[in-house]
Amino acid sequence: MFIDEAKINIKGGDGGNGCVSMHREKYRPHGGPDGGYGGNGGNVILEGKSDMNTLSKFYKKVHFKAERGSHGKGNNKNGKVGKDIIVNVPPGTVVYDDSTARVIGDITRDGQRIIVARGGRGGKGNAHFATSNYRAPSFAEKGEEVEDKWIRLELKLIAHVGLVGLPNAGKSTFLSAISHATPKIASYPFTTIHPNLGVVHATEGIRYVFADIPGIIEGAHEGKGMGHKFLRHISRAGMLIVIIDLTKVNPESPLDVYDTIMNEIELYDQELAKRETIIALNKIDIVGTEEAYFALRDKLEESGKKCYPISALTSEGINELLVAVFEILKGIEKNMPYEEISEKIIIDSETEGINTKSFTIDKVEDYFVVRGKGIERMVQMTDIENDEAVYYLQSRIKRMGLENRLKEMGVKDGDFIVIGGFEFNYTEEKELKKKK
Ligand SMILES: Nc1nc2c(ncn2[C@@H]2O[C@H](COP(=O)(O)OP(=O)(O)OP(=O)(O)O)[C@@H](O)[C@H]2O)c(=O)[nH]1
Ligand SMILES: [Mg+2]
Repeated sequence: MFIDEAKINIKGGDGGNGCVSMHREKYRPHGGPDGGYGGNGGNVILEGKSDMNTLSKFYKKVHFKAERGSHGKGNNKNGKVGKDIIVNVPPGTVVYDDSTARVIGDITRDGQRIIVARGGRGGKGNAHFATSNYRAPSFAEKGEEVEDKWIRLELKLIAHVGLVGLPNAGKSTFLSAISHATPKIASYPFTTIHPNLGVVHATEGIRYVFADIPGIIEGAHEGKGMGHKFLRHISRAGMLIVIIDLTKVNPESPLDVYDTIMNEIELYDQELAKRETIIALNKIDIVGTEEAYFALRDKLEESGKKCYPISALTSEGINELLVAVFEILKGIEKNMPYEEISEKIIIDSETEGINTKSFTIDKVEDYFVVRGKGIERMVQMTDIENDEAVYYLQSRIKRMGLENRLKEMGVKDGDFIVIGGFEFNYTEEKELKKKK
């Protein structure tokens, strides 16, 4: 399993404003209010895309904003809904709310979608506020403004193929020969200190992920060398390629290197040792490796194992090896051990429904600070310049029980009340009057 991370900033589109309009017709000078609703803002949606294997595109593009809803119009015309923005991510991406570190969701499949930021609600037009006693309201709601937020994406990619071998065998050279990966390569053991991933194109539309891990040595299970903790990264791979450096093979006892590797894998995880395995005998370009090659090939074939002579340096033999690998992968792909990643989708309560009823009040010196998604949204969507709209807001807030709660807390004439960035002051008439 490999972890690749990115942080992105997302914002749903703001809602469009509701419209204030009075119907006008030649012979009906007092036609009723006919201002339409503003359109809802678009959502930001993450969608799994199976041909993506990294989050690297997010290093360049960080901000994703959906379209805003358009404003309502007269004649009961509602504003257009803002377009959603679809952000593609590779399957295996876990999504976290960056401020709370909570998991928002987990994209595991191609085409799976999660709404990560909802668009704002469109404001109601004045036609909505008309009643039999109140025929001509001259205010409308403003569109809901939504805030941006940061989410963290974490890719837990699962390799199809794990490359294992002793240090210096040529694992990283092999990975760089078959993919665009650029792992560090050097002629000393333990060059690779953390796993590298490479994506290999098999046929049109089919890609496989290969994982190159640090070399393992005899005694790795006791912590020798880099230990065998890196085997964890390939423990969910569908198959293994064991890479053997022919210059390290003794023709007198050719199986030693192979046995050492398989023994360490088995000591780590017996199941992993049973995984489909292909053996690559590397560095055939080096003069004098023939003897070791034939000796080892004969021994492996005696026990029914197939091996491939290759040179990771010159690419000789690599195509034949890959054909065999793809053949195996075709057979096991359906059974890839993906199941550990759950299909759970946890939408964060902020983006999902909003509890419009509840709010809290904190007394800070002379200020009563009221917090609550619903009540703050109500204030934000009010056209504060319009007295009628403010009056309507007051009556709604009163119905929510704000005034009683304030009284219990000892509110006095002249105290300030802050809701969603707006300041009101409390007056004797037991009404919230707009201050500015
Ligand atoms: N001549 C020759 N040299 C090779 C071949 N493959 C790898 N090498 C060399 O062997 C050395 C080790 O290669 P790496 O790819 O770093 O080996 P590794 O298995 O990743 O090693 P660790 O990361 O330390 O486990 C480098 O100097 C490579 O250039 C090959 O096919 N032929
Ligand atoms: Mg390496």
